Amino acid sequence: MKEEQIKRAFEEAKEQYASLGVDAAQAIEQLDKLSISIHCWQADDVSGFENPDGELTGGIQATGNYPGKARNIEELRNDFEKVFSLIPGTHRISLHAIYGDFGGEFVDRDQIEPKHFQSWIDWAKEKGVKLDFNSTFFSHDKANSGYTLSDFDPEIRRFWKEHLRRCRRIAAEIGRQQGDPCIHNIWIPDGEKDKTVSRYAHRKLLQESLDEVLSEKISTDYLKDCVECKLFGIGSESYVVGSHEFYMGYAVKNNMLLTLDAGHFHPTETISDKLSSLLLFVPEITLHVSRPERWDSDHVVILTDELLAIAQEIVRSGQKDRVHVGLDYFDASINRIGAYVVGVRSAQKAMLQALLEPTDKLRDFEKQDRNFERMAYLEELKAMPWNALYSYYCQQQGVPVGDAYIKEIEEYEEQITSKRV
Ligand code: RNT
Ligand code: ZN
Repeated sequence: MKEEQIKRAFEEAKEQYASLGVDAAQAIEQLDKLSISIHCWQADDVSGFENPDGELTGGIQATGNYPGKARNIEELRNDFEKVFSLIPGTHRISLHAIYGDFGGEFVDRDQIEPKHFQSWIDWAKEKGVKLDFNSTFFSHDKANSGYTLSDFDPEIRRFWKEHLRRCRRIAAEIGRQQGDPCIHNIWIPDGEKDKTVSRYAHRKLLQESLDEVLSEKISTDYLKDCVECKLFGIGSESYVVGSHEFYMGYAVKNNMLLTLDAGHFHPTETISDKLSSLLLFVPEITLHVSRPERWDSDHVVILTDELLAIAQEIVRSGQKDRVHVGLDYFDASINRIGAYVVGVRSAQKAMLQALLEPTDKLRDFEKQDRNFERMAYLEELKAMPWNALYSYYCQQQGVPVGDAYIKEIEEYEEQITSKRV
């Protein structure tokens, strides 16, 4: 599409939205303020740099062997730079503890320090992006029993508590240097394949471990800890210690952030309807936006009804500033840069549609019990020209419009990622 065409389509769409009482330009401005925390682990199938050839364990699995995964920090950063050139807006990167700059040395999880992440902090600063952090409780010998912070063995718990302690300090240092709180996500794989009889005992240990480490007070100006629940994983089908009830209770009790991963619930259960409840009881929410398919929780984000419903709840609740949008998926069967770009762009498109809703008008119908009108408008909105606004936003930001990013990814593949063998 030519520049002029894009502009014209934008002007027309703007008018159409104006007739519904929606300020489209303002919606774009708001979208531009939304920083999505992009997970680093799609680039290399959650391998990390601690032991890149190690096995991915802990109930998660990346399936596929599409060529071109990032093999080192430099390749990962190059891939991110490519991704950033194909998406509008300013975003964040979510790092996992195993992605440190270990300089070719083996540094165990209970030994990591802020210095191992200094080159990330410097790089991020140079690129104008902020960082978030995740402790890594999987893919490690000391998690082989299936348990970490809730293991019966005090030595195993000591090791993982030390990991957590260090991760919090690293995240706080990132937050301090970037002048913006670093969101530190805590997800542990603990659980079992089959009927477990010591459910209470493990959960009590998890509570104690968390209490001990989180008792070290660190300013939320630097660090915001959040806890992520899960229903089941591969090999932990019957029991997961950090269940929804566990972490919801924990976060409410301790007035801390809760992470909702879109793929961590029963197959027909959605997170969109949880936001308006949880926002009443926890200070902030972190989202791991992903796409569940059957048993897998980590397919690439696409524009599904649930994605839109999540975006709508973020906007309709009026609590946008208390919801941190992050991504969490890993597909090793397709071009990984493409997976990033499609996921981010789809998340943005959902948010844009939500921001373009004449919510007050809908609420008025609702209050007057005119629910046919509410339904009809909601249907009409689906076919409104929101994509013309997204295209215009992309053009304004100097990134590819419409399908133009596909060719760029193919070129990057031809020149760069296909050569990684
Ligand atoms: C696993 C959790 C967790 C991980 C990342 C890699 O089921 O969703 O968030 O995906 O930490
Ligand atoms: Zn997650």
